[in-house]
Amino acid sequence: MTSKNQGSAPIEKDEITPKHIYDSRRKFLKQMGIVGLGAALAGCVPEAASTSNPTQTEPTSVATLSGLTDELGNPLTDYSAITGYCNFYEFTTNKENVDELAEDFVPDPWSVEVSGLVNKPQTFSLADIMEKFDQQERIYRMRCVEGWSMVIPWNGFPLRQLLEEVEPTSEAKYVAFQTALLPEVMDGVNSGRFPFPYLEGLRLDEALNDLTLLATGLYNEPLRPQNGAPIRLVVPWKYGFKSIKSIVKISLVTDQPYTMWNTIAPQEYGFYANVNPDVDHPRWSQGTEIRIGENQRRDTLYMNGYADEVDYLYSGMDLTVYY
Ligand SMILES: Nc1nc2c(c(=O)[nH]1)N[C@H]1C(S)=C(S)[C@@H](COP(=O)(O)O)O[C@H]1N2
Ligand SMILES: [Mo]
Repeated sequence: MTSKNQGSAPIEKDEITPKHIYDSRRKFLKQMGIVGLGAALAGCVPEAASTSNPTQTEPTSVATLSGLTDELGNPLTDYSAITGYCNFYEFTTNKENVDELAEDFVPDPWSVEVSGLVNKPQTFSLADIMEKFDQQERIYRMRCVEGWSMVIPWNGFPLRQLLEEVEPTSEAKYVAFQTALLPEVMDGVNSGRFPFPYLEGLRLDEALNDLTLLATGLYNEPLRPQNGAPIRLVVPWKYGFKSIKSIVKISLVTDQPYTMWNTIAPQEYGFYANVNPDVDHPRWSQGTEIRIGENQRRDTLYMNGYADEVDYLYSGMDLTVYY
């Protein structure tokens, strides 16, 4: 099924017309119910609204969110940092130029195959997804295993809603996810350093938790390539690597799925990967973190501050064993 995405030739830069960008942005804003607002604001910020280079621009809808905080009072991380400091190893291991290297990745058309132990396997186009699932706004703290963190206003919908559409059978115990593998545009996959495609997984009950999102945007803008366009997972109580980008396949399975990081370095990256200041990475402490935009370390919160919502998932488990 990945043939649809894998088979599409990389689109040359000059084929990416401003119209293409404009249409997808407009469709997204319409779905978010803020077309009118975007249009009104565009009048106030003509420079930002009219440029055709999306990666260099702060979109107008970003300004409307500045000043918001998460439920603990933490301010949002700047849009420029969220889109300019990224981990997406299929492009590069350098966080600071993923945005440039991912520019030619145009995730359109796109579809996500949902299959395995389900009564109603389905392949959803991105248009199906945008039409079927109401996009919500969720402000989440995100914590990378490397020790930095951000506060991100995501747009998306609970993964649970998509899983309900396909009806997992009683044998389904885990959910496996796969990222697109597009060597023509993803330079990093040709290095042979990592066994792509990037794979991730969740236990089914984790996948059904209301916090677990499929995100299609952030700051009321469609996801940029570097953030995992057009659709990615967001699991805010787990280290960032669980939040797999640019998903093409979701599969319901019986056994704990292989994940890329757990396969490469199982001592360092467990399957669970819950944010836990009491369980150190073998090479560094996980007790503190740097919030991007701040200049002082802060304490890392157990379950990234979401314990009330997720603790029931791990009752009776020794989290030093299931790290
Ligand atoms: N396919 C894929 N997904 C991925 C990664 C990756 O390299 N490839 N990096 C992960 C890591 S380590 C982190 S911290 C987050 C970063 O997401 P962001 O760049 O949007 O902040 O994406 C995760 N998802
Ligand atoms: Mo990460």
